[in-house]
Amino acid sequence: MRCRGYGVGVLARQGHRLVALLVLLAGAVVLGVPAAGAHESTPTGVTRLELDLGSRALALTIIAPPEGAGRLPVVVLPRADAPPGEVTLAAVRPGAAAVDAVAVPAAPVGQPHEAALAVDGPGAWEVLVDDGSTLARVPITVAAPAGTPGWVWAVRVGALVGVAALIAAVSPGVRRRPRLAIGLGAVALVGVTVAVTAVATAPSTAITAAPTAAAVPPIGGPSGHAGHAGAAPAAAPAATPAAVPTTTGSVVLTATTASTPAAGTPVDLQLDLTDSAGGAVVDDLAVHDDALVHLAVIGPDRRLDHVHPVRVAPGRYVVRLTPGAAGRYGVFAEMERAGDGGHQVARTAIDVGGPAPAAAAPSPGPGARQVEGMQVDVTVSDAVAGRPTRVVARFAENGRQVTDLQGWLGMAAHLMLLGPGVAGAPDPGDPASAFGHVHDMGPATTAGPAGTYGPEVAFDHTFPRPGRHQLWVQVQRDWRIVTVPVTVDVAPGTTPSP
Ligand SMILES: [Cu+2]
Repeated sequence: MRCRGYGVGVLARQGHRLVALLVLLAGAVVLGVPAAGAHESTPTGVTRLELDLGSRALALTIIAPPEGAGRLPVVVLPRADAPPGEVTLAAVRPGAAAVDAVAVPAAPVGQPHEAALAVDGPGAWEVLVDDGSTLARVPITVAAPAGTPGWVWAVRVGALVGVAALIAAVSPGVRRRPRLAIGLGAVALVGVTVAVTAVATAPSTAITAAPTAAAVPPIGGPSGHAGHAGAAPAAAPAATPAAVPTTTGSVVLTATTASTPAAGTPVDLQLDLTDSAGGAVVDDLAVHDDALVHLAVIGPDRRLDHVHPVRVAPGRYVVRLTPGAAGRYGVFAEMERAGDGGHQVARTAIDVGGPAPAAAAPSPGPGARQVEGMQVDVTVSDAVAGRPTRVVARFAENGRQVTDLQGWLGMAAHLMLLGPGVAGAPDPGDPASAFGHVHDMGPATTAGPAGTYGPEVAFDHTFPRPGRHQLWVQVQRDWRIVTVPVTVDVAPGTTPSP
């Protein structure tokens, strides 16, 4: 008895230490696992996109709730001219009218405003943005929360079994039965070991916080391509978008205006997208490079408008333009379809009335020129058809290098190109004039504010044909797009072998 009593006493003292240790371990395990809602959903669903809504240029950041329902913050950042006033926002199911609309200021330039919208479930939604005359419907997908991963269950069950066994082991009735106490202690140890092992071997990406508005970089900087199609939920959403066939047909672009466009007068250009295979409305566009549709409108005066029309209905987009000259305009839409559709460029043309325009003066060739208060020095190396050519633009202001270019659409700079038409010169209304778009994907500069670029932007391009080409280099500074037109004469090269 004495010996047994001594044994029980030792066991009891050791048991208290064991209990304390296990309680600490279990506590650490339970506290160390974040709340289920914070990490069980992949933190996707951040959509950034540019909207040219009426006379406004807005950069939107939409953050879908990772839980599949709840708060849906939308950050509106005014760019370009930012006339005073406000826009109203709402989140609705596709095609529905606005309810609980929230007004946010749409000025001044560069000042973001957040509207806290809400969604009540996963699936297809539209963020409505209304400037009083045009109602944009931005399609987004709110992903359903993913199921609980196995390792989380292992943590929960292990910790639960461990704590329960511990409590049982130290209860007065069990303490009088050493073998049972030891057995329960062993069970507790196994439970906690399972929980600790599960945490240690969990995928590192699983334990992350959901995105917040503050953590999302501004739209001008590198952003990746979070599109509404890319954020499609793994699990079946509660509501699916309207069934639109995804085909391998190309997109047919039709441009119309309510009245004949006139030089110098703002006009709303309506764009309808249909599929060449079956004529169906094309409404499966994914956000790419921060827009659903990148539209280049090039006039007979060789002015380029690079704008981002707003979606007003399935397959229908609208953008306001103020043509500068009469004549035929080339309209080029770049888009990316979800599924197998891939990246596509569709083109059409519009005629603008007015006095007959003077012959377009060619823009300067490579060399230095003044653009919006900056000196821009353009060099074009080895412009020979069929060979890689490098186009570099270097920016300076008052003799100092410019290192605060903001980037735009997720990259440092853009180069748009128009090749020669049948008459020899670039002609936006001539289908023989090829259109191209090249990106500068270079890293941010270390010489300027965080996330900015400069003083140099560079592009690699291979001109397929010789002849006169019109180039436009585009960068963003002070929330405005700076466009640098350049004329380049491409020399004939050797014909590439088939
Ligand atoms: Cu664009």
